[in-house]
Amino acid sequence: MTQAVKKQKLNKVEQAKAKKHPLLLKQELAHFAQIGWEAMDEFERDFGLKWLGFFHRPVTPGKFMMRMRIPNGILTSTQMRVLADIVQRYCQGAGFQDQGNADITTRQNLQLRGIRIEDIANIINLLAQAGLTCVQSGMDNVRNITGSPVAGIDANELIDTRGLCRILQDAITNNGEGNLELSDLPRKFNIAVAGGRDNSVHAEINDLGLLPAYKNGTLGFNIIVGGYFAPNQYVSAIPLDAWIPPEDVVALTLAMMMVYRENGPRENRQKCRMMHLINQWGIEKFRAEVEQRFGKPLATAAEKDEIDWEKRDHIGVYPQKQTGLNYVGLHVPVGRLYANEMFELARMAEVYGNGEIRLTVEQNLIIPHIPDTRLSAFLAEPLLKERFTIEPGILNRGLVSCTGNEFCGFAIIETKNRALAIVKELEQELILTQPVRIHWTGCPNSCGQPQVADIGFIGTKTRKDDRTVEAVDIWMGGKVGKDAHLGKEVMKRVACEDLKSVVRDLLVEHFGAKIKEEALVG
Ligand code: SRM
Ligand code: SF4
Repeated sequence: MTQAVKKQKLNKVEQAKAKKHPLLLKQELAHFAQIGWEAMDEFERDFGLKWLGFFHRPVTPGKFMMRMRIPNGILTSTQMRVLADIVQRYCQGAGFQDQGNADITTRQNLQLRGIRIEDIANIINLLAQAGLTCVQSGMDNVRNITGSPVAGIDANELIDTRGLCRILQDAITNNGEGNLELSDLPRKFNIAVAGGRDNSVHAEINDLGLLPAYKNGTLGFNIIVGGYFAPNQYVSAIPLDAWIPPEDVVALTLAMMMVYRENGPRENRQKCRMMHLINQWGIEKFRAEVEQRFGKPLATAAEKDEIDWEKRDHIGVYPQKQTGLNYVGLHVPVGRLYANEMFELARMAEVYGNGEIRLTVEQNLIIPHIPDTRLSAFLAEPLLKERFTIEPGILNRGLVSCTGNEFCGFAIIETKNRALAIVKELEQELILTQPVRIHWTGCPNSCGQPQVADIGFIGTKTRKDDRTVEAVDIWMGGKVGKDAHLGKEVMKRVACEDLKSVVRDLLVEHFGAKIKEEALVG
């Protein structure tokens, strides 16, 4: 234990971690399977297992959600099939349709639900055989490492992020086996590696963001640090004034994590993210400490180049940099996938592409490497017609939603179904010509990133007609990509039952929407 940690009055999670490192619970899985979830130690069941990637859901007692790690959001068809098989075999009866489901997350990742404690050890083996892992995906760990969704296929990219995301994950998780050294951070830690100028990964809301930049003609990364969302703390990352070449990415990241691990606050869990350490020290001291750990001088940041691009959502058909090949972005309504659809996606990726499937932070997916000659057959596939269209309605296209109270114990409101229902009605009533990114989040934790949306909703409650009803605080003006900045709260506690008309007015006033005549009559 370092001096900095010793001086602190450790919070309850820290005290529990100090008694037994939660990664060691892996050795007790057979025992847990034998005694059953109800007899388990509560901390180990509800918190400790998150180090292994399994989140007990009080909303579906006895059932666990499994959060994967998918570096750069890229999967093979074989891996997708293994995950589909897990959903089909192990995720039954989780309190939803008779088949299990998976969700694409806002970190280019997948979560599977409805897993029993008895099946965890077996599932971990199945994942390992497929080159997958879910280790260290929750609690005081680095979350899924996001990278450019069009890495290696976009003609205009600057740096291919695929290898970097993979080697970062392998270093941080000890090749998926679990890393005792790097899994005892004061709190969670988010890393995003941008590969193009459009910043498709929202780097500015990560604890560590790497932004491609030329320094003296060499391509590397400028570093931004300390971005995070927590209840009532919505903070953009700030420049570290440092530039590194790609080959230093792992060493610099590990150095920063060590500085945070050894000096970060561990008292009040609400004030333990890395930005609190930066605020306490000042950015110059933070930079100096990272530099010292890194072991060599850090170059100052490269000048920001002026040719930023607008953020893209990647939905639709796009030519790749490889002549004759295309990538196709499919719209997955609020990220929800079922097992049969996952099997179909794996088949389609193999039949038309090279087997690869990519996930985006907008909870959608991309199938790359489709030859011109196979494109029309691909686009005629029933799954694209019935579920994952490349031409979604203009509001649906930019719709993102966190889990909400269907499965999340923190949720104050239902999100995904409501988000889809309101957008469907608004698309029927309005003529819309410009895209609007609408993000829903069920509580102030802000997993659905409402602060980066054109219109964002944060779940809350309000009183109406002597009843307590579900409501939202409304945010507007978030901008991603070029000139990224967070939005601002514009309305408080709007009852969800009144929301459709409020949003309709916002769309008319701020986004050029027109009300259809038949809706005016109705
Ligand atoms: Fe999150 C906690 C879901 C992205 C901020 N988040 C949770 C938990 C684990 C709470 C729980 O145990 O029930 C949620 C699991 C619900 C469930 O059953 O699905 C949850 N977070 C999600 C996901 C699935 C939302 C989604 O539908 O896409 C996202 C999973 C990402 C992943 O693959 O790892 C997700 N969460 C985010 C993001 C967005 C991002 O990373 O860009 C944020 C804000 C950015 C940030 O962290 O700085 C976010 N989640 C939180 C927080 C607030 C953190 C804090 O410092 O206070 C919590 C609460 C906590 O950690 O104590 C939280
Ligand atoms: Fe759960 Fe709140 Fe995160 Fe939504 S924002 S997934 S409700 S913790």
